[in-house]
Amino acid sequence: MEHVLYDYFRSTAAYRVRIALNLKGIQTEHVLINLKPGVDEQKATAYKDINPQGRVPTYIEDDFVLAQSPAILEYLEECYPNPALLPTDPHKRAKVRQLCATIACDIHPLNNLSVLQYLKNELAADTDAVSQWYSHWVTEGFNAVEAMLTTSDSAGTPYCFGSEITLADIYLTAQVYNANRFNVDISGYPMIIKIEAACQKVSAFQNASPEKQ
Ligand SMILES: N[C@@H](CCC(=O)N[C@@H](CS)C(=O)NCC(=O)O)C(=O)O
Repeated sequence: MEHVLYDYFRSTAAYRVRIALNLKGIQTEHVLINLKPGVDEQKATAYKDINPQGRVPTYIEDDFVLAQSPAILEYLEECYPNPALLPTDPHKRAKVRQLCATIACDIHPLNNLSVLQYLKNELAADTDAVSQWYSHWVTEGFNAVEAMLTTSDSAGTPYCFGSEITLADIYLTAQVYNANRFNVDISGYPMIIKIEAACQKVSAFQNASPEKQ
């Protein structure tokens, strides 16, 4: 079977999928879709024929085409269950998904490229205003994530939910990269920093990093 990921090195959503593919040992061809403003390959008809939303990632297995990183990650988990990235206990699974959704639904969509460009180009927000917007939503989201983690006994031992890597670690690591890229001060989140550092020791995370693409 052929596995293809339409990918962009700096895309937080694509980074999540790269980590999961590496952890599960799925050999994948990576096709670059250059999101750089002015290049905008995601908006080209050729790509929109594959993904009508014009965003990355898109994951393909033969003639099965899937967009949206949460859907891709859940699909990979169902079809390639080893190693498991969700705990077996329903309460623990739900807590992992809670953390993932905090990042995927309440931080990332507010800060992605098209939203920042809309603020700048359509609403005349200047660079400082866009940075303030970006930091605000990371801070709001990370305040909640840090609180969720620090009230859990297993957080930081060494991962979000104990000694096994879960989807929560994947979402967290990719979002920390993005926050650092936009110079958001995350020094007030010691648990997030500790867990991200633990993840960065794992080769599947290292090899998925934007710098390695
Ligand atoms: N919810 C989607 C978000 C995908 C998304 O917004 N991707 C960004 C890069 S991280 C993108 O392709 N942006 C292109 C654009 O906004 O034009 C997912 O998780 O896959």
